[in-house]
Amino acid sequence: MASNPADLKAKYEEQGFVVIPNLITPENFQSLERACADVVSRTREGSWPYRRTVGKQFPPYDSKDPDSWGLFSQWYCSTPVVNAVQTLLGCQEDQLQMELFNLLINPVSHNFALRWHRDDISGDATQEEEQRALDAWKPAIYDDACLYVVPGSHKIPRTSGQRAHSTGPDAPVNPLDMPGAIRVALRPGESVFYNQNILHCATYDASAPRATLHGCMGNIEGGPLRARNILQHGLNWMKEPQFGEGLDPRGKAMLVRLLQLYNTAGDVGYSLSG
Ligand SMILES: O=C(O)CCC(=O)C(=O)O
Ligand SMILES: [Fe+2]
Repeated sequence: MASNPADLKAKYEEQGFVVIPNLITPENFQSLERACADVVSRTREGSWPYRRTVGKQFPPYDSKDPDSWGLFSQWYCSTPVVNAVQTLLGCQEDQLQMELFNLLINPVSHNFALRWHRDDISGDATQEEEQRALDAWKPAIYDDACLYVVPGSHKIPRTSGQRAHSTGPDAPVNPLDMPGAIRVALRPGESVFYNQNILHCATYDASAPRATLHGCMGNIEGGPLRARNILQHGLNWMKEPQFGEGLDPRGKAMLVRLLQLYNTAGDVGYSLSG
């Protein structure tokens, strides 16, 4: 990592986000780029139906011949990524749980924008509700690009000016109208990690190709409620043994931690050592 871990963690806690270069080695970069291109074409041609909100069965997943999905899971569980997350969350590897991972791509026929939001707190939360939720929050990690954020907003309720820009369903005309907002621009290979309750939004330009891996990793201290929040909305394929079998031992251990929390009985059908 470029900066010293204590500085990175302090910056992450203060601002709610931090940019880290070089988590992708040049060889990894080429394979990930090819994998992204493959996923983009499969999605656009319609042979990959698992778009953003749809989830049914995960496809066959062969760890001996990793295809695009295998490459993504290898990178998600790789030492540089896991080390960065441990540094930012201030926890040990055996406290990390697997959460979400997807690929964000540009729309092709129209521009689009995502409204200002916190991932885990509704836009119409009152100031008191918002304060309670922020106090209770255990940070998780996103890796992303093309983003606007309000630095520091992950730990304080919105001002009235900020509420006015983030309560309704509409995307902003100009994200920089939000008081305190900045644009987080990333060069290829850079990663941004942000607390998912930082106020953020994103704009999507149909003429600018985008392929950004977007992941979330958490600390098991988030407890069963967080695990259930992660696994709701049709992610049943994550609970299938077939998915776990395709992961490396570190990935499998992270998945098992998530599933154990999700399933309070703790029996997820396979073991941490396998
Ligand atoms: O597309 C982006 O850059 C942000 C996505 C986002 O905020 C979300 O999925 O909640
Ligand atoms: Fe978000």
